[in-house]
Amino acid sequence: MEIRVPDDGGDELTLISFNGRKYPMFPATALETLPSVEMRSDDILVCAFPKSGTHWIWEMTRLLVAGKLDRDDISKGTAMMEFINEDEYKDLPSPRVLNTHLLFRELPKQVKEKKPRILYVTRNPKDVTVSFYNFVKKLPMFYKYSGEWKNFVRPSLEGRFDYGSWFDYVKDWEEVKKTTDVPILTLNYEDMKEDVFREVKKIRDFLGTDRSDEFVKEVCDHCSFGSMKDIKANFSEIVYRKGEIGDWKNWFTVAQNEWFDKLYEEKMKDCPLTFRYTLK
Ligand code: PPS
Repeated sequence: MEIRVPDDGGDELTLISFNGRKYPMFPATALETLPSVEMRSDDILVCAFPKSGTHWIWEMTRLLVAGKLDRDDISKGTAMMEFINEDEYKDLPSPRVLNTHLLFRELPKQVKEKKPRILYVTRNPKDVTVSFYNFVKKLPMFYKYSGEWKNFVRPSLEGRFDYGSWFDYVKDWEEVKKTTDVPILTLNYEDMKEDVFREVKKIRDFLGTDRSDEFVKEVCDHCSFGSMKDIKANFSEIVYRKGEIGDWKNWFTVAQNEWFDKLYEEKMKDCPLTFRYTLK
């Protein structure tokens, strides 16, 4: 069902509501059929809250698995489980590299049985919120939103928009990691920015792909922000915005920052997760 969700100034985002959760304006059929999607045990699933670096990790994983570089302008949207129907990815050769912003419990039922490997990606919530605002503003035909940053921050971090609350998302994954036997490698955007080679070697080892350090290095260079912005011409302006840590400082006012710190303390009081908001 299509819904309009107001920000703090009354400007509305157009979203869909499905099973009590909000999503972007995707065709509802993908969400309806998702629970019964057939999984394979060698599937690889990139899971991340929106704007956490999904495109980056998906592309590097796709190339690691392929074992060769290409300059194809294909998007992670071609393997995004809540966006496209199973028909569009069911015949992809193994191992399939799929991706989603869904919660673990929203994934296909067969995930628990087939145990695909999951690459779970996090990013600091201030930069996520800035990235999300800019993304929404660049897609007026989709979100139909013309609001201002000052009215976007609070409802966004309170979880009123698509995919709900960043806090609920990361806390849910922390609980899942304690209980599931599905293999999960946690990655972090700030760690990737600090040393992408170190982090991609972790992905290679987790996936058990037999790729040399030299090839891993080539993948990292090939998927630098500038290179991906250049190669992915179709989404260049929409997805590849700045690719930095700490742009939030150009957006959050002192008052918004103080409000955020209190919210973080309250929401994360029982969760030991910490994030880096700048790189020293
Ligand atoms: S989406 O649309 O929700 O799947 O977006 P997602 O890919 O998760 O996140 C988009 C942000 O990731 C940045 N990005 C990168 N950073 C560094 N290096 C590379 N190669 C890279 N590719 C994408 C992208 O610029 C978005 O962040 P912002 O802060 O908006 O620039």
